[in-house]
Amino acid sequence: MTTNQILKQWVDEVSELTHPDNIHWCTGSAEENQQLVEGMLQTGEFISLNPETHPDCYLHRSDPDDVARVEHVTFICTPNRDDAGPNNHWMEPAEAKAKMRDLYSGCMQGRTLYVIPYCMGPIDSPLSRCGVEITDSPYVVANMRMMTRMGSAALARIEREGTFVKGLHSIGELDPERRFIMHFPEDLMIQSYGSGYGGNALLGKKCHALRIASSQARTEGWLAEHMLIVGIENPQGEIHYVAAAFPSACGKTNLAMLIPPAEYAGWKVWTVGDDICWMQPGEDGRLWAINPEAGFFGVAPGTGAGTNPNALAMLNSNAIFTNVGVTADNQPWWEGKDDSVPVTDWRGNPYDPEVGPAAQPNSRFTVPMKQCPSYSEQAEAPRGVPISAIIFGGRRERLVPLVMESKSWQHGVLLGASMASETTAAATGAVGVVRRDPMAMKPFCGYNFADYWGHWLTFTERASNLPPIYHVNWFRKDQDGNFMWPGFGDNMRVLEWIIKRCKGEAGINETAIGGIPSPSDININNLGIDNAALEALLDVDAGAWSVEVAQIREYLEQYGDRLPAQMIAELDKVAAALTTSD
Ligand code: GTP
Ligand code: SPV
Ligand code: MN
Repeated sequence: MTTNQILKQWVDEVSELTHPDNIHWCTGSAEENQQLVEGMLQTGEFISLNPETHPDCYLHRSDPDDVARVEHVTFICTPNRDDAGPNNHWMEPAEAKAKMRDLYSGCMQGRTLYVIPYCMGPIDSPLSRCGVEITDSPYVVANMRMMTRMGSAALARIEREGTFVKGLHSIGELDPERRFIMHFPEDLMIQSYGSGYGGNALLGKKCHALRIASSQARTEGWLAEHMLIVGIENPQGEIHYVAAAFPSACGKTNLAMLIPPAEYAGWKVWTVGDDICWMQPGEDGRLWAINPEAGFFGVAPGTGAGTNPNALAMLNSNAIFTNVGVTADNQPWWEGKDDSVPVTDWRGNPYDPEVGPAAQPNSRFTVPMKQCPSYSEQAEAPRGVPISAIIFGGRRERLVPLVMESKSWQHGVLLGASMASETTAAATGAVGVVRRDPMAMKPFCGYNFADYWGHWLTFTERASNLPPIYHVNWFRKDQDGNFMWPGFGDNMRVLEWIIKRCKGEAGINETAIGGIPSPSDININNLGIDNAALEALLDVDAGAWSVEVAQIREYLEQYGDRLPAQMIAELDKVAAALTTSD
């Protein structure tokens, strides 16, 4: 078990409350995993897939009412309501704990309680942080084994350091009315009940590595962000690492492992992470970043040979598929994968296109990072990788140009805070509605956004060599509703311009909203779009932007006195510049 008395006592308390039949301390070994898999095959929680085409791959079907994150029942429980901010749902900590206690009471009868020690980040990195998740779901154990450094090594670090985040999870009855995801940043504690899905249940991911970690990062002087980390190697062998924040299901996994177009012979892309990035200033004044995760929990639909061949290549063995369809020869299938025909949909019913898609729109794959053909060895580097540029981006049909560069760090923080994006299937609720999603952290910031932007602004004093900040939009549409920018691998063309800017090798046009490349600065050889389309993608409509700026102001003003004055000062500068450019 463990020499850590706090951990031992907590497991005892939880066991007294929840009444499991058994307690299992996870080691992370292959034998342990095999036993779990066999158990799940017996209960039907796992369904075998074709062992010839997909060895060691399993399908899991969630309860149909439990297929996405649930933001309306996700709470930040700080003693003071304002510390959670208008960006979060809040509940008084004692009330939240009492509510959860009732739900947990006796909930593990007939089940096994699994204790999962895990480390977020390379096991020997000073930037990493540990946690322990208690769960009654073997599916969660199997996922955590891929997504984190889970088991004995993590427990050894916890015993050495003495500190860890406590996460308690039970699938309960999977009743949407009895489902809550509670965070207690001051106790470094998470309590989740009633869902077995992704971000609701794999507590190392969004609950720990973003909500709790963002709050810790504020106190300790670092950043915990919803960002991919990718290294771009040019033909001279120089690698520039870029961190990019896009909202859920808006292209992080795809950008993190893109394959450059044929034009880019000699360029290589190295994947460090696809969802979460922890950054802190290094001695050289640059920001250094680690990916706290060890696996991908990626969106399946749209993953195909034409969009993300690296992802397809890593999914042929040792992967878990959640809520996808199945072909007649028992291969996993989702919309956009290939031309084969599904016979069974994600609910296990005969596939009928009249009823809906074969794969649930938020269906996902879980796979170890190391299986990605573009996996970067630097993902294990204890000190992380130095960040050359930060990119924000959203899903905007109109208005927002393909790429822009901030005028300063402060203006970059405003660009991040002003982000908006169309909602996706990653969370329950309407899809395609534009909402403010600052830094892609709306669902994930564990404290008041006003304080969070203030924290970002302090980095001018913490680090002498901060990366430039950009904003991108791959999702502009034309009058007929077609995407104007081909996207995916061709996003390399925009990354090339950004990297050239970092090296002082590319030009820029300063506009009221930020620096924009000239059409001639973006390589569109063999891209299949013409100059007029590129011009439209780079156009700044001052009138429409004045309306947007007024909406951003209204949004920021919700944060009242807590909003750093610098944010409004930056916005005033943009507003004034728009008036003179009219
Ligand atoms: P989370 O895991 O939810 O945080 O999402 P993510 O940001 O990693 O999103 P992902 O890369 O999985 O992309 C989600 C969807 O966006 C998929 O259906 C992709 O096919 C689509 N997508 C990604 N990149 C592009 C792009 O450059 N252009 C277009 N049009 N679609 C894209
Ligand atoms: C997201 O929704 O941003 C995800 C999937 O990456 S989940 O783990 O469910 O949060
Ligand atoms: Mn995500």
